[in-house]
Amino acid sequence: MNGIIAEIRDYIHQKLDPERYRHSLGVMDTARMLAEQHGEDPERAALAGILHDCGKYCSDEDAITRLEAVGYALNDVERFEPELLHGHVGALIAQEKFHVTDVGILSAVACHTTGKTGMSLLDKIVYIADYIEPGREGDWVYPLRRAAYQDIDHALVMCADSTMTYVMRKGEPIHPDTVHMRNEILMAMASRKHLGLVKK
Ligand code: DGI
Ligand code: FE
Ligand code: FE
Repeated sequence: MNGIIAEIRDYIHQKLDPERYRHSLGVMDTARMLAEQHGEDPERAALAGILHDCGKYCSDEDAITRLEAVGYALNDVERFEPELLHGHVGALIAQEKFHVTDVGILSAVACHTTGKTGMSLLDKIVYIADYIEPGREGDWVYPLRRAAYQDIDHALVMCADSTMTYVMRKGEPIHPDTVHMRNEILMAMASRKHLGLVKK
């Protein structure tokens, strides 16, 4: 596993700007720590973390061409804002360039920007690590970091809230996967409370 991480590190060092490179290492370390906390495989989390933004350098045209070539059907919001596709492009690069075959890792890379319904623990870890890695600064990040280690679903909803607020302030359309993910997790949390599985 260390060999492939070193190879990916060299690649993203060369392809991404210095801040994005540093961010990717931060997400790798944070995903590893969250995995240790929540009982996921730390090395899978680290690999997904370092890969998560590897598709970021792709132009909009290139991203659309590559995804359409493998049969990915873009929705309206993705056509409006092709930046939303960099996770899916990253999953393609992970497969094609680094021969990653672990579908759980590919899923976590693919859905790290918008989330999706039915997220696995690894998907959630990478989505949240992207938000709380050490380079994210400001008072807003402290409650998120606390929640990430205590109640991962609560942290997921907080991240989705933050993204949706940001996108709404910019006056842009919200990706439907984020809305569906937030609804699903909120309702699952509510029914766990109702069943008395967690403290009220
Ligand atoms: O790649 P990062 O910057 O580390 O973070 P990211 O993968 O979460 O991407 C964030 C970018 O995606 C940010 O510029 C906001 C944008 N974004 C996320 N969700 C939505 C969105 N943009 C629109 N229009 N709609 C969304 O639902
Ligand atoms: Fe990203
Ligand atoms: Fe990121």
